[in-house]
Amino acid sequence: MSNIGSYEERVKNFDWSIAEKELGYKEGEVINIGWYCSDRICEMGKGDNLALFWENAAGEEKRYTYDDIRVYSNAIGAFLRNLGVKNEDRVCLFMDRIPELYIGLVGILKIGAIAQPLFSAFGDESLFVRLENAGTSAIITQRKHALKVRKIIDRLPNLKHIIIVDHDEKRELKEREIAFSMESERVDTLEIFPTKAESPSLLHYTSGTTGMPKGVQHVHYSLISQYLTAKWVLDISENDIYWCTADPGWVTGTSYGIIAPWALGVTQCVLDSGFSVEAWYRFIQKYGVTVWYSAPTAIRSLMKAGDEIVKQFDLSCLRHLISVGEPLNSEAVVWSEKVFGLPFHDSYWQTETGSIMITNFPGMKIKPGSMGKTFPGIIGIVVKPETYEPINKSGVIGLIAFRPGWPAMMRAYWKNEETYKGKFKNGWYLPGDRAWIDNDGYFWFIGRDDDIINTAGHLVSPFEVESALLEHPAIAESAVVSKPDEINMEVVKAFVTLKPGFEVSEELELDIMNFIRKKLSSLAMPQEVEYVDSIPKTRSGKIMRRLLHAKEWGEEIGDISTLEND
Ligand code: 6R9
Repeated sequence: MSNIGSYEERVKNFDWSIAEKELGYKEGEVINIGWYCSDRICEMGKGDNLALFWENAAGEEKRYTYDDIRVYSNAIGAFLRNLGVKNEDRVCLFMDRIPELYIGLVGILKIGAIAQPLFSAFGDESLFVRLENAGTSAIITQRKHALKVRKIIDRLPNLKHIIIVDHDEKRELKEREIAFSMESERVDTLEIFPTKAESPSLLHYTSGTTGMPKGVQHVHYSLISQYLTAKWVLDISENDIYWCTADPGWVTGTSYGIIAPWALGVTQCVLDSGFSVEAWYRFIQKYGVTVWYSAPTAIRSLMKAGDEIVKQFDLSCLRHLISVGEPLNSEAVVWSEKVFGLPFHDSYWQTETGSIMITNFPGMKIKPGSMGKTFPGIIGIVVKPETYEPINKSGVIGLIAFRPGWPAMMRAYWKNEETYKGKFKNGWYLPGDRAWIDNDGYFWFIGRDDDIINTAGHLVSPFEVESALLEHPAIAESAVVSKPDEINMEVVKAFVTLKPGFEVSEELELDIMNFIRKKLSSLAMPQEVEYVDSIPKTRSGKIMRRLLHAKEWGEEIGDISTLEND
């Protein structure tokens, strides 16, 4: 029997207080995610249970009990506090998937500071805009990534401390750098900051439609949604071995890669290495993974590697599979059922929603290609694009819309009230996606309603890439859209015009690609650069990405009456 039991019954009798009761929380009391993820599990007498199996590409292994998480997060919290970090100060986590990243988040939350996780593959410019916008006061990082921080600190007067978790005594610490070794001391007690439901917890940066990335601000009360969705959708319980493949630089890696599993007291596994089919199957077999939360790009890559390789491993430990981040094609669902004997269950949500909104629940009939139904307590519909009125007919495409008010809903875009307000229309929150609903209430995803590129499940803002391209000495103008890709669904493609004196060449294309990879990240790097004589713009000077996009995808171009240079 799954944790959710009957979906229909849960919908009928739903109240978020179910989670509040299980977590022993009462309205108005202190609620601190850091405490829930470690101290509470220990107070329940489960301090010796394993919280984390960790392994890296070199085959190094570490394991941590809940008591380890408790004392090491205390150590991080105490260290930050001694440096003068206060509640609501922003502390950035900028690391590969090492234990300090996971335990560091718990420590930051314990002292009431705001955790700002950033993907460690980000280049200096991606890092700079996010640290500057957040006014971040401390960053916890590794030696190799500190080099990127050094490049930008002159422009970041608020960044007081660069905390290096793997400092080598033989090297010199540079300006504002300080060494910290998490496991040097088991700190048994730490005064937990008395955060309340609405106290800020995390700041996750996500790509914007037009402007720079937006800081999505969450609160400690988000735990209520994260806990219950993990219990009912991921179906995890204390005896599971759980593997979430997402990096905590992205929301899945925090909501369901740190907070939910640890608040539920399960053992989770982390593999700190890039993707490889053999390594992944071996990892599942070695640790006996029972619940696996992954993403379509990875599933498509596994699919491509074929069925034979699956047979070389004993994966009978697997019990429940879930996917998130991008459209899960029906072939992937059918394939996983064939090779693992289990279908992948799609789940849909976003950084802003903080927790799963639409999904195929355990035990529910899966319609391959559909995202499933709304989580109990979530009111989700599709609305008309122009009027935002409900579409009360099945099969008609509209904008996905949710009635605000679930616990993990973002509370603000950091210092960007206007954009935040713009996400709500007629009392609905609009995530910016299009879908249709069938007669049984299943949602079918169509696509995004904006120019944001979803490459391998990661959102990339065309604007951010276009801006970075303009800093390349050869580029006069740029436009960025997605182009189709077999594995990643979408990849970044750049159209550029060159400044006088620069010649079109393959070398220049490679140079441009590398320029973006270093400045932003490998995800944002254009997979193709096309040289053009001019960039299509509207009469008001806006880049007409729609036109370039349609060409790449072989779609109808539509109305181009506002085109300037036609
Ligand atoms: C959790 C996460 C959110 C955007 C979202 C949508 C796309 C996510 C999806 C999906 C189709 C799914 N998306 N899940 N599209 N099917 N099951 O991914 O957060 O990085 O903010 O991305 O990703 O476009 O609006 P985030």
